[in-house]
Amino acid sequence: DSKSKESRGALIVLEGLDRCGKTSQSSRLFSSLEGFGYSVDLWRFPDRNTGVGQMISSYLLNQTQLDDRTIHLLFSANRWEKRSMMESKLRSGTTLIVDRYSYSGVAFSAAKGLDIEWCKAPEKGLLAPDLVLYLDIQPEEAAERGGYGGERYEQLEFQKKVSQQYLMMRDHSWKIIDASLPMEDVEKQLSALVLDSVDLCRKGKPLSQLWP
Ligand code: NYM
Repeated sequence: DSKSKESRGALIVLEGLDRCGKTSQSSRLFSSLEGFGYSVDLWRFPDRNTGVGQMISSYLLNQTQLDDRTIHLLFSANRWEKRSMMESKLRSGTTLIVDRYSYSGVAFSAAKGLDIEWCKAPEKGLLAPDLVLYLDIQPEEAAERGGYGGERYEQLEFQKKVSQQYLMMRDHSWKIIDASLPMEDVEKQLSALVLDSVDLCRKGKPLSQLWP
């Protein structure tokens, strides 16, 4: 009917420090929504498959050096190059589970000492998430989890700064989940929150833009 044609998907973002469990939880959410019969896609930023994404990837692997502001703008450009696809997916009724988004962009760059307002500026006009799931973990605990992969930023002292920056960006769309709990408990909490959000979007909650 006409109502279901108009209903849109939800933009769900998972955020948190490296090794907080975001990636595992994103794929669990994706599978469970798919199992319930929802139209859903799993995305992640950076999207390393685009031209910009390849520059980001080689920077993260320490294969290239870039000025802090330059890499910041590349991360942002990597979201902008996906924006129209994102909007058309959402409007066609597909829910997107997105592993990292603008909050990572701001938190990691601000942790280097860049001005937070400067960091937020290029994100302005991207789609605002309907729900941000922040997987909260102590940096020390994250560091103990099977070790970091050796990419840039994966160091305890830096992650502590990132976590402070993240928590300054909390707003009404955020839910903070204790990511030190067993994986199944985290998953249950996330699922319930996501289903609520998907429902609200189906019922006509409008899409909005960053930053609210
Ligand atoms: N990262 C990620 C940023 O610094 N800015 C961004 O905008 C995004 C999306 O890239 N340490 C950082 C956070 C991670 C790293 O992410 C790569 P992943 O999820 O490990 O691929």
